[in-house]
Amino acid sequence: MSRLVVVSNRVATPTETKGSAGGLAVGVFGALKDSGGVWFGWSGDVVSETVANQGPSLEQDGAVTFATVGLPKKDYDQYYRGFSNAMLWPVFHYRNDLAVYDRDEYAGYRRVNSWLAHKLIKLLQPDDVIWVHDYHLIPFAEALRSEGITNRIGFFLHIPFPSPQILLNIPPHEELVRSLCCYDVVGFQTEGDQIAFHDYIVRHAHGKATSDGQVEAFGRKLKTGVYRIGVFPDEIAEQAERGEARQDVMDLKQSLEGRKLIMSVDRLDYSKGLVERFRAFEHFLEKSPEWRGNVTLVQIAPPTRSDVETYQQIRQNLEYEAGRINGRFSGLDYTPIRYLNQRYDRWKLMSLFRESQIGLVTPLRDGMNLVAKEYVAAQNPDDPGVLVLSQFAGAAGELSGAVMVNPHDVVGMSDALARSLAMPLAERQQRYEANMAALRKYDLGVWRDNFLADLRDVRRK
Ligand code: GDG
Repeated sequence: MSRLVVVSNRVATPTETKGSAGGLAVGVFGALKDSGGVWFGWSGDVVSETVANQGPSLEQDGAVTFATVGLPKKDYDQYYRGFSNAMLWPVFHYRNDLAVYDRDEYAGYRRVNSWLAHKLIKLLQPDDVIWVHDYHLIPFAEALRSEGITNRIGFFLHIPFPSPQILLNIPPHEELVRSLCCYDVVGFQTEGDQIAFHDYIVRHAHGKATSDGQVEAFGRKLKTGVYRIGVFPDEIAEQAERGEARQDVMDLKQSLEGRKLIMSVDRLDYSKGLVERFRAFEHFLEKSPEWRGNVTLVQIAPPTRSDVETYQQIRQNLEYEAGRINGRFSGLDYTPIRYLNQRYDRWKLMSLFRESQIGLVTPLRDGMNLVAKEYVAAQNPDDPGVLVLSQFAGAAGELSGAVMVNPHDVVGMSDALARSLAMPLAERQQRYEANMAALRKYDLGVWRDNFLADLRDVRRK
């Protein structure tokens, strides 16, 4: 089997691939171990130009090489903070109102992609299969192709692909789609994303796209596909169960004093619908006085991208809302919202999910949303909690057992909380079983293996 080369904006450390971090790192590492290979990307460090040019630094773990480079400040600002996170991220999440376009940042984005591609070329072997991840690296294959690299190269987009009317807001939209067409396989999370891409190809790039995923545009032929990212449910169930007896989880349980628990975990990001969620909880407490003092919302929200202005704003808004709602409904021994701006160990999150009666996952837009899947996998089958899920998460297409909500509808979400807290065991179990069947059908291994099978297949046709 040919070697696999994974390229992503951030590279997991060898320790993270051993299961302490998200399942994604573990899943990708599994594929790398099987075929041997390289995981290449940014180290997460901002360094001087001299140091950046010395990279990549290499770390070996069995048959896998971790190859990372640092980024100089200007590159970090333009490629990562700027075009990737102040332009692509908001527009791809349908938030044109938050997007900031700057030509220099876009030039920096392309420049860094080319620079990274040059760094990788030195590590490549002729038969390597290259798998590139996410919106930071759209022009990566084009940069490799311009240096004569003919290897099979695939791209997976973890976030939504917006409908053309939204995408047109990005001034260089055509260049970006042209760049995507330099890949051999382009993977999306849902059919909706794939259709939006095809729609652009047909209506704006004068290309062809068929429902089986064959695309012809900009003088290139490629395949698109839907690969639903998942989790390893058994691993999560085991982690959740094991953690139940540990001290931190016991402490939380004790501090709840028999109150019901609603759990939410999200990176602190405006796409996750946190303000609307807090307001829905407020509405619920307002309309259901019998629940005041009897239910707690724990919101874990580790900050991310805190040097992007829109992220500073969402943080302020949330602090204000949490303070306001707590001021309104707290008692001497009761705080309705526990809002925690920090990162917790993965096992702890999974155990807290298991302890809770509701998993409240209400993004305004989300490529997939792994938290929704983790919540389901962590439940006790004999007494499962209820997943309340936004219809705008990619996961909504699979998790038919969730109580579905529109995250803009504060009253609707409040009703969903009331209904879920009162839901009889038999219905909770039925919903849990339906969700678990979907988790097993589309687990992380299936996602990875299907994508790689399509990519490895490219030249054999
Ligand atoms: C992007 C797309 C798509 C969160 N807080 C902590 C923590 N997490 C973990 C969760 C989960 C992961 O981070 C978040 O994944 P999501 O899928 O929910 O969201 P994004 O970060 O926006 O991910 C998304 C995903 O890529 C994969 O394709 O589903 O749509 O936006 O695993 O558990 N982990 C730990 N401590 C925390 O405090 N350990």
